[in-house]
Amino acid sequence: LWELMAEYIDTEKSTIQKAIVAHVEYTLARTRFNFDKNSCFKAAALSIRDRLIESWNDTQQLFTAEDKKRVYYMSIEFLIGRSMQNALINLGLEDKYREALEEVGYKLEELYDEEVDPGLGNGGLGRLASCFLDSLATLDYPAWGYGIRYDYGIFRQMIVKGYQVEMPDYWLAQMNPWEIERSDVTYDIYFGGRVEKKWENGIEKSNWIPNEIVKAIAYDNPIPGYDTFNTINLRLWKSMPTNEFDFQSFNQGDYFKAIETRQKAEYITSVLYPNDSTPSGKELRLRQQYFFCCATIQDIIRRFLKKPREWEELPDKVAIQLNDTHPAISIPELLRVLVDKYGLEWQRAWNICYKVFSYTNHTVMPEALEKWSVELFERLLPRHLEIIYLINFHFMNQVGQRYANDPKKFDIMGYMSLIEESRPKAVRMANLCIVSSHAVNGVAALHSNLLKTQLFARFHEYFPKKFQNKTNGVTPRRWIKCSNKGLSDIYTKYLKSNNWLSDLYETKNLMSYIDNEEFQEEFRQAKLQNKERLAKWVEKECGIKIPTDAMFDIMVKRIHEYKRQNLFALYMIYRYFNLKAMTVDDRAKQVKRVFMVGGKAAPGYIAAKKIIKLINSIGDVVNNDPDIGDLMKVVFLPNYCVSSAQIIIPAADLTEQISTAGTEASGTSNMKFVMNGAIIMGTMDGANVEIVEDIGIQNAFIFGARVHEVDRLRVQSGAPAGSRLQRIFDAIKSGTFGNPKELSSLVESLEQHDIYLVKSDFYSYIEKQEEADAVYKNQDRWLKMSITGALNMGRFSSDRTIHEYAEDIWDLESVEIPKPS
Ligand code: 26Q
Repeated sequence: LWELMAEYIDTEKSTIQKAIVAHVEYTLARTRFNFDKNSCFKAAALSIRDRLIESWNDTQQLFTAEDKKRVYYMSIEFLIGRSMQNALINLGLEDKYREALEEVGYKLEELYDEEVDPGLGNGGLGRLASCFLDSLATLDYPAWGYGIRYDYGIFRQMIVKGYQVEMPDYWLAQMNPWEIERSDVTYDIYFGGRVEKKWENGIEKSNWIPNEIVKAIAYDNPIPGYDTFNTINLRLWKSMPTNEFDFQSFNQGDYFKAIETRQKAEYITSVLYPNDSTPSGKELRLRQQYFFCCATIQDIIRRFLKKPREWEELPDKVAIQLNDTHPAISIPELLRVLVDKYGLEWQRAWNICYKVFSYTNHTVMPEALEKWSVELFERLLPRHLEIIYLINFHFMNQVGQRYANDPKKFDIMGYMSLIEESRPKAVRMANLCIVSSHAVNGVAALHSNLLKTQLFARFHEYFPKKFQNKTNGVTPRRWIKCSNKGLSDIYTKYLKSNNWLSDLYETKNLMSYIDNEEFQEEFRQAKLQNKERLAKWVEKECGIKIPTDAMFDIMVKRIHEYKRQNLFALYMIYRYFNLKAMTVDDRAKQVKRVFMVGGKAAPGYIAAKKIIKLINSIGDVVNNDPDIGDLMKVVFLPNYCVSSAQIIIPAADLTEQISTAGTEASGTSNMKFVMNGAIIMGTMDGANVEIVEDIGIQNAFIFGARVHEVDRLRVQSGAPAGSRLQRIFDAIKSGTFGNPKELSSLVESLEQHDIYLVKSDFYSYIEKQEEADAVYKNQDRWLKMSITGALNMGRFSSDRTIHEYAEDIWDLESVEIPKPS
């Protein structure tokens, strides 16, 4: 029987075709007469999933047999993006499938576009989690991801009359061909109620008596590695009602109340919170977090206990990485399980617990740190609050001893406490994570240093060895191979192998071709084709024709004041006014530019929404001005998401990475852009610093205040704008670009507070923009800068990042899955 299966799964074209047709007929229950493109996509996807299940099963069996340590990457977001092309590339089957489908009458590339783009994340943090899974699988690490299977992902953004309009993203409307429902893997999750105390053998025992139960059910998503048989698992939890609970309501005869309770349970995993900065403190969000943590910890413990073991072995078998503080409740949850359920003594449980956890921070902005009101915590998770107080009690004792003779002792304790003594009192989730983890890391060198010297300075003084840096990376499989065929073909041709996909440092060897005209020409052509592809997309999505011989100047990321899309907008206006003031002859000598901005604003973030409106208003004026024509276009790219990023990023000539120094923890689109041959227009912030370190600062346009200058400049941020900038402010306030009633507040906040230093960076910014024009006029020089950047990005593969986590934090060994013969 097993041999028959091997035949079913070989890589012959006819085997592929048979598998697809079988799925059309038996899984989708269709015939050749209603075999349309979408059902072809589904059948093909299901046939790929069959292969993934094979390798997934082998992988999991071997992980269990080898019994090596595993890492669990816990993230409340995974921005997965589409899976089909990625899976085919990682399995090495893209060409085979293309051929097989051609004969069935479908183009593979068209099927890719049939797939929904699961947007189970907001932005950088969620996408990082997905890049990490790709690298974990590729590097043969025993790893699992854990997250939430939201019914509604990040909203779909529409632009109506220049305004952002949010539409629900019900991505499951069509079947999801990749996931495997595990109706046998379910756990009960409790909420609310009270804690009962009783004494047993002289020890106080706690028993949580909850008053709500919901069920968690597992959905598994196979994640294949590149060029390996290793296939890891992303387990996402969905909430469901449990039957037990209904009895109570039924017994009281309240049928409708019972239904209501069930619906409340289902509601927990309904929707991803679309906020990626200021935490809102909403009860449902805390429910999501605990639901996800509780199910995950139960699952991990169950796996650990499959063999008889000592609890002290837990840190030798389990590493849990917390992607920001969102999964932090796992910490008191693990302690609760160890102490209340398995009867471990506190100190013993604690010694095990902190060795298991490590925590990644993604922001230095104090207002973005998660806090939960003590009152809410107590109502929803009374036992966890007690445990947090207990951790804090022991920690405060130690801090008190350490600073016993310090006159600032109580200030220091107040600052380090897990509890903020505010009104209302609040639990500080970052403090909980730092105290309870054996490692804390930032996501770029600059960011990690700021954590040590500013945000968490006291903690760094207290736990100097805990703090580390792990500079982010992105997967070259999705961000070069899937999205940039032209460039990938060049790499494979000149390197004479595909090895660069597993070792991105290899591309550096192509620097010897930098003056080779044939190589240069191929590189130029690849970029041009990517620009043509984007131009088509823009025409279809926005109805705007853009010239492909213009410089494509692109900024795509969540809309935030600290990221300074407004600075970019001010430059567009500046450039427009300059062009207007020129003679026709002078205009003809200017570099043509297409400015493109994409990104979602959190629905409640008014200033961010106004920035979107401002950019669209600028586009309305500029794009319709006959004096300007093709010299300048301004386009807002709607609904920026993983799949549109794969079209947008490879087409960029210039990429705007212009956050105020010290505000962007790392950034990851900067890496994707440079890998695809764009040149950075940017500040010395986040990972930009390390990128220019590797590619050479002369190969980027770097401007603006450095991080050590920012504090001083902020003091003077009420200063006047200077006449050229003031003229732009006045134009916005007088209604040249959109309704001043709506938009002048954007200008006023810059005039008055300007906490992100838009005014003080403006002039060095326009100077660099002029320099970019000058270089662009020398296409030869531009191309060499672009190539040099792309070829020197080895460090920014997430393979490098994951390798460092495995070595320095997780103490993880890889397990190679033998390929079936
Ligand atoms: C928290 C509480 C309640 C609701 C929402 C949230 C929430 C959700 C998402 C808070 C933050 C986020 C996302 C943050 C994020 O994406 N940060 C980015 O992480 C990237 C990966 O490390 C970095 O490259 C970026 O610099 C950083 O901004």
